[in-house]
Order: sequence, then C-alpha cells, then structure tokens
Amino acid sequence: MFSDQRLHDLNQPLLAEHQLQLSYLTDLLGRRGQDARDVVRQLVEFQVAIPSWALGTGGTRFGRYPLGGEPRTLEEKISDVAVLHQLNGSSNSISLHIPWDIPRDVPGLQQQLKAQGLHIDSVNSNTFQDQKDQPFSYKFGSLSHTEQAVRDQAVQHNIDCIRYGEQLGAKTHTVWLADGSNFPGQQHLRRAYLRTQESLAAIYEAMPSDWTMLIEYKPYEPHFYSMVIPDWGTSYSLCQSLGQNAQVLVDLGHHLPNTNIEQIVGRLLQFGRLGGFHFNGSMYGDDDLTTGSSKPFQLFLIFNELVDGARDQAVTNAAVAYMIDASHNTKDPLEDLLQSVDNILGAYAKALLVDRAALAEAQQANDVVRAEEILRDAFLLDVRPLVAEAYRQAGGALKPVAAYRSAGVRDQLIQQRGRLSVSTGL
Ligand SMILES: [Mn+2]
Repeated sequence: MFSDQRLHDLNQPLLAEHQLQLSYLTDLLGRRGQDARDVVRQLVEFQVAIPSWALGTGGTRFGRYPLGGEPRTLEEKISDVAVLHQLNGSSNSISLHIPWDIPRDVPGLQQQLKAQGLHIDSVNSNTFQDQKDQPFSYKFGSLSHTEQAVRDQAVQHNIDCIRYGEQLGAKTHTVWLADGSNFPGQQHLRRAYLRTQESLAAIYEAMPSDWTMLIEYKPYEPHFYSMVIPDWGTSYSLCQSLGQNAQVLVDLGHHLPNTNIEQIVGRLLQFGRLGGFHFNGSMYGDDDLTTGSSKPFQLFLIFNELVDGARDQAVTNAAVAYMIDASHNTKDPLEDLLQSVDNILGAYAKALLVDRAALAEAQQANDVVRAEEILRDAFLLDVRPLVAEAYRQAGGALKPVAAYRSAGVRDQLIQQRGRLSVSTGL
C-alpha cells in the first residue's frame, strides 16, 4: 500500500524539523557520553509481533462498533500487518489464533509472508469457547477438566495449533488457560492444577524440540473465584515441571491493580524463565488498551529491567518474544497498534539511556533520591526524534499515524472489503 516513493513524499515536509530535533538530541546525549546512533540502531532492530485478533474492532460483552474494512481472511490480516510494518519497520511478525486463523492455502500464505517481509511468530490456542463441531464443552474447563475425554480434546486442539504453526514456520505456542471456578468448593484446587500439569506435559511432548511453549497467567476473568493459572508463580512452577522450552508469558493486563510488574520481570529474568510479553495498557484489569497510554512510567520501568538484564552476564535468559495483545473498541485498530508500537519503542529508548553505572553506584550507597533521579532523567527525556529516526532508517514514516491518515488507508480498506466486513477475534 505504501511504496518507497510514497513514504519519501510523506516524510519530505517533516524532514527539516526532524533533523533539527535529532541533531540537538544527538549533541545533548553526546555531551553525556551516550551515542544516539547506537540507540537508533537498537530501535531499528526491535520488533513487536502484531496479534491477528486485534486487527478488527474489538468489543465488550455489551457491544461492538465495527468501523468497516476489517480483514475477513488470514491473507487480509497479513496484509494489514504489512501496512503497519511499512509504516514503522517494527512489526515484522504476526501472532495467530486457532481456529480463527487456520491456514488454508499454505504455499500461498508462505509466498505472501515472504513478499511482505513478515513471518508468523506464534500460535495461540483457544479453549475459552466452544466451537460448533466439537464433541465436548469447555464450560467447566479444558486442560483442567474433571473428565479425561474433555482434557484429551483440549490437548489435541493444542497439538493441532502447533501443527498449523509448523506449516507456516512459527516456533512458539502460547497457552492462555481460561479454566477456573466461580464459587468456593466448585473445584478441587490442587487436583485442577495436577490435571493441568498432566495435560500441558502431553502438549509439550508433542511440540518440536526447537519450539517454545509460553504459559500465560491471569488472576481473574472469565472466572471470578479461582483461576487455575492465576499468577506468575503458578506459570513458573508449571514451566519447571515441563522442561527448558517452557517459559512464562507476562501479559501486562493480567495482574491485580498496583502489582509491581517490573519486579516480576526481574524475577523471571533471574530464573531464566521469561519467555515473552503481551503488551497492552491497563487501568483496572485486562483492559487491552493502547500500550503505554495511561501508565508510561510503568512501561519504562519494565524496559529498564529488560535492558538491565540484557547487560548482565549473570542473566542467561533466552530471547524474549515481544507481542501485543490488545483489543480496540473505540479506535481504528491499525492506528491503535501504531501508537502501541510507538510507545513501546519510546520506553525501550529511554531504558537504553539510563546511566546504569551511576544507578548502580547510587543503589550501593543507598542514595535513594539520586537513584530515583537517574531513572527520572531518562524517563523525562523526549526520545521521539530517536524513534522517528528509527522509522526513517527502516524505510518507514517519520510519523506513522499521520502517514496512515493522510494516505486514507481506512477508506481504501472499506472500499475493498466493505463497510460491514467483520474480523474474527475478541
Ligand atoms: Mn494475553
């Protein structure tokens, strides 16, 4: 949708001001002994996977307000992600949800992915709702269900997901388990865990040895008395019992209010079990809002842990999978995803600019104010010129949302796909 020439034309009027801001920031950082070009290089390399289920308007259980032009097929979802990647150069992969994204034309999809410079990063299973042709219901659980036949069905679904993923070159299987209970006494808490552990082991056994299984946790919803995997400790213990290729996935919206998520990130890095992120924004719970929209400082502190861990030779954690998991009821989903990636890159840039030697000194000396000031110095710096420069160097737009709007992408999608097209997803 965006040719190189088109992007060049969109950037041209913005270039003079961009260069002015970039050279000021480069000089300023240089005076502090920091290399802006090095930060930009790391931003260009940073990639965040886009969820196939976030390309249409999401909804709540009260309603949904589709805005038209939503992708109707997996091919159209990939082409939407390609638009994002053309604009920001930072969205080169897509997470699939099965059964919504079962690949039909595998060679065709492989060709499309290659042509657009994209790949499939992960497959996600779905046992949180019943499909119309399945023999057993998940109303009372899937991998943790009391009946072996239901567990077998859920295990087989997860294995099917892995097989679909293999066809498209994915290497990651993500399990978010909606199992739990709504009332005291409904479920035997320890037995539900043990049944889940046994089911996950069967899936893990069937997974290729170069794949990673990510186990996501969530404290409440859809169940409100207990969730079988409510917290990172439960995910971690399951990973420990499965093997080295099982890792914990941290979804930013899957914590109780005021949880110190950056500390969880630090712990998991220390234990070598941080497998990936689902980025989103949260005020209260699993809100699935734009990443970094209301708690940018928290996002920065999370990246601060990641950068600190990456620079510590004692940390041997494997590569972390960065993914967005969001759902948009009021925004154009593509604009929202561009904003999310922009906030993620900004938080990463700031974390890269923390003066770690000075911070370590202040921490050692118990200089509370100095330590906090060092973090504030990095957080309050306006790094947008660095992020814009990363977009430009990756061949994208200096201002992706503005470029998306001025090119009239949504109108074109509505013309191609219709005003009433509705995407599968949440
Ligand atoms: Mn998630």
